[in-house]
Amino acid sequence: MSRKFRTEGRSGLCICLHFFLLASTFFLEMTVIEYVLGRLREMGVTDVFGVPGDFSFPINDAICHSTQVRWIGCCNELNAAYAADGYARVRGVGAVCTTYGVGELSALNGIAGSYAEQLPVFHLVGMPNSGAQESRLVMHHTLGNGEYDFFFRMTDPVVCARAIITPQNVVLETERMIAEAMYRRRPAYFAFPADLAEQPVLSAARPAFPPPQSNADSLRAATEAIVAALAEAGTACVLPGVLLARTHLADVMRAVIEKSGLPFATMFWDKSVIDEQHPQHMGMYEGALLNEHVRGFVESCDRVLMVGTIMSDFNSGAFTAQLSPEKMIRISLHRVHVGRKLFANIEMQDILAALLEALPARAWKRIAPVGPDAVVGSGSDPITAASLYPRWERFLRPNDIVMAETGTASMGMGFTRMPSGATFYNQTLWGSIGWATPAALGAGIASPHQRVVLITGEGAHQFTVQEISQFARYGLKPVIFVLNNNGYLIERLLCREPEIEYNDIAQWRYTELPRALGCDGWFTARAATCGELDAALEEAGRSPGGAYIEVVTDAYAASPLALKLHESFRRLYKM
Ligand SMILES: Cc1ncc(C[n+]2csc(CCOP(=O)(O)OP(=O)(O)O)c2C)c(N)n1
Ligand SMILES: [Mg+2]
Repeated sequence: MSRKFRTEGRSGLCICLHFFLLASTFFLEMTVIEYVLGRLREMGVTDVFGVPGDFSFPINDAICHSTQVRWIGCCNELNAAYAADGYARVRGVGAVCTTYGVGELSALNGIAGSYAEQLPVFHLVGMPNSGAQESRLVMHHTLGNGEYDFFFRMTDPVVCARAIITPQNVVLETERMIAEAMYRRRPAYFAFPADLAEQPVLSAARPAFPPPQSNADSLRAATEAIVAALAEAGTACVLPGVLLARTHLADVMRAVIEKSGLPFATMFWDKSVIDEQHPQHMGMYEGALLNEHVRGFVESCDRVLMVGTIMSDFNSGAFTAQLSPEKMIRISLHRVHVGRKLFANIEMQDILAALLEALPARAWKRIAPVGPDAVVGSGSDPITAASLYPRWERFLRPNDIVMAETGTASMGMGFTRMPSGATFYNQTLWGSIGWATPAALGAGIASPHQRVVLITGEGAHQFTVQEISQFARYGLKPVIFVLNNNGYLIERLLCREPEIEYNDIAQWRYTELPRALGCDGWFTARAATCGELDAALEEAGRSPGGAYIEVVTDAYAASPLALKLHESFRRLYKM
């Protein structure tokens, strides 16, 4: 039997002592790293992404010898962090393991993205032995000045909790960091001095961190205020937000929408949080930039119920959304606003449960979403934005995972209508290009039975393309679309001189990459006309293996949102 989960009975002792001894035995027989991995497993982490290193060998060994968590090797640590981020979007939690200094610093951009995008990713880092640290030895991967806590300090702004783990503190710190990460929906950082990671746990019992409670009076008052505000309103709608997905509360939100009859619209970051095929869905709301009929309805409502939405630039049509605070009812993770009145200490799940009880059914006025754009172009016609996005929209199937990279492609896909159960992921706030390719890997590992469709610009893909090799290595069969528009189109649209050389990139033979990267048997195609695209989409839809399609367009074939941003930019700079 594995050491890690062995417990032994002690008959003849009183119950308290019995439990104490059980707990002691349980912990004392486990190593520090085994304890942490066991707890992460209980949180839903069954796969850890990473790159090994000598200081992290104890962590790497423990994962590879574990029957409960799997090691997913990546090409570099940045990709591993992006993959853990993609995994956490699907599973709710994720984990990445890196070595000291060189490894963890590479991962830092990915961890920062998970912080910005509110994903609890656990970063496990192997450190030099505690003896080397105390003696201030000049060790590899250090800065050579005897200081060992620089990287621990550098991670501080992008995690909500961090600790250097010892046999004495492992139980308390692990529980504290898990509780913090789940409460704040942010990453946490565990550093393991290599000599301590394999030592037995020296703690007696696991402390309890009960789930946070709402203040009952505040909850009651907020519920009454929301019910009253909606009762007085002639028109109202819901904007369900990304934090519902982060907290797995989308189903409760959907139940509130269905019981109350309230219609809903969706903003870009919040895309697909509630099924876009739902009869109460009215379409995408992007401030004044797109979909004028949705803007007109949402902004004319007497009340707008925003639940877990974040009004960032790209989520508010570049701040063109006109929603006055007086009209808004805002439910955040831990508080509620009704108009300008704050109700503190309320957990999102509690207020949603209360509203599900309290809101009466009503036939609220709503507008119907507009139908999908027609498929235009055929044969030798070049691929334009108008011919591309409706085709991609029709290619998608229920329950697909769509990973859409920052750039013109996600701005086009964001305004298509997802099939039932399909999820759309985009790094709307952090926007670090290159994220989507490894994040698609992470999502595929997290949910291997769903089809993963990666849609990326070729510029972003060049950052992290080598990670497609892991799809083949781990038996995944994604469909990958690489939009080749000969450079950084979104940058061309947003800078002063579109043709300036920094927007040009090296031209690659993209369809040769899967073979070179070990993706044997994948369907590959280069489509430069509508006819070629139709044939490639049909084949990709049938392909039993992975599919990789380069879609070639003119350098300025931009989706409508990208063009709108371009116009706003030109107006701003009077160009
Ligand atoms: C890590 C990082 N570096 C630079 C940028 C700035 N940036 C944003 S979009 C973009 C170009 C994207 O080009 P591509 O992937 O080809 O998509 P396109 O807009 O051409 O469709 C760049 C360089 C960024 N967001 N992230
Ligand atoms: Mg491009």
